[in-house]
Amino acid sequence: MNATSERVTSQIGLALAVTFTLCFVTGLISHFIQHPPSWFGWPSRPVWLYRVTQGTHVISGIASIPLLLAKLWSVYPKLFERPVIRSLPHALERLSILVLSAAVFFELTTGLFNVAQNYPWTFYFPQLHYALAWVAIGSILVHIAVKLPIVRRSVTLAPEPSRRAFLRTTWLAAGVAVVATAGATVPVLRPVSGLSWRSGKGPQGLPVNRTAAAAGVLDMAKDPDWRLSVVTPKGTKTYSLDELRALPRTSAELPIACVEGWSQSARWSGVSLPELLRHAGSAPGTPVRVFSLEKAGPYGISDLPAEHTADDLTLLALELNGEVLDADHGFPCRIIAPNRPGVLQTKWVTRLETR
Ligand SMILES: Nc1nc2c(c(=O)[nH]1)N[C@H]1C(S)=C(S)[C@@H](COP(=O)(O)O)O[C@H]1N2
Ligand SMILES: [Mo]
Repeated sequence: MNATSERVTSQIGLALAVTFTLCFVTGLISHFIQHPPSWFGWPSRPVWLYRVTQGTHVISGIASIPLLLAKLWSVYPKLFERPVIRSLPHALERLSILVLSAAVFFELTTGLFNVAQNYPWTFYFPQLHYALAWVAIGSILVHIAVKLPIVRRSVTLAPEPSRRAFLRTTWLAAGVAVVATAGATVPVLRPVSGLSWRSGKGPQGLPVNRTAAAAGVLDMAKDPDWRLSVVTPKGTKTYSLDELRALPRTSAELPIACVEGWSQSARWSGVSLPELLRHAGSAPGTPVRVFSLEKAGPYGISDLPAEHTADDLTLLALELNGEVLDADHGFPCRIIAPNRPGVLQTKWVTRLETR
């Protein structure tokens, strides 16, 4: 490889190192919030933090796609170098690049399909996406270590004009990919954002991933005999919808930040968890397990950690944007808590249990 093409490959490689690192770290955060190890804690404030970290995850992942394609393009003549294997280190290096390419390709395509809310596979996406992230980052670190001498010597060279044009096209493609996605979370970018088909749509101006009909809860949710049970060591208290409506109200502007990358703020109003826990004979700051009317599927149960049940902005919401919750947004009541992934904002709540 000649020196200026090395420089192009190095520059794109450095950009990829930045986008991959951002994507990996923000992905870990999202995984740990949803499957917290004992040492992990996530604050309930600022309310917008997860919206930013998960937006960054999706945007940096999407920016990586054109960068990766450009990098492969800039090195593909090496595929035809002969002999195929020169030495043991050379063979190991090629093997590590194969693992790296496969893992990164898997991460970016599964991530992209997930953002598009399309699951053409049967395995449980988040588990594999998480496991392969470690393979990808590990092989990236090996690759960087191996290539560091080349990166060092090539970043000091100026590229020739044709390669400069190639680099410019690469940055432009990455920029377009970012803008096309960012509208899902940055409102001013919505009109120019082809991929942000979710935001701003849906009942009461907020997108819906799973409708009440799809979750099979419509009849139970509309049943006048619906009750909320709050289970504490002191016993079980049940509330009708009218009894919940009679409790002191808290209103707050809070975002739903879906793991798929879209996010949107809305005005929520309902009973704060601290208020409800006190009323039911427990105390704010007690961890709570939330049960939905939706029994099948992975989103029927979620856990509110102590930080969140101590926060007055963690709501059992009854209203959205000044109206009674739409069935698709979780009528009769749903959890809406600050700084949490959308998947944990459980809809159609029927039971709360202190833990
Ligand atoms: N019971 C239940 N709650 C749920 C879901 C679900 O499928 N079932 N989807 C979750 C996901 S992935 C998101 S992003 C939010 C979306 O809330 P919305 O439909 O009101 O916008 O609800 C969450 N709560
Ligand atoms: Mo979501």
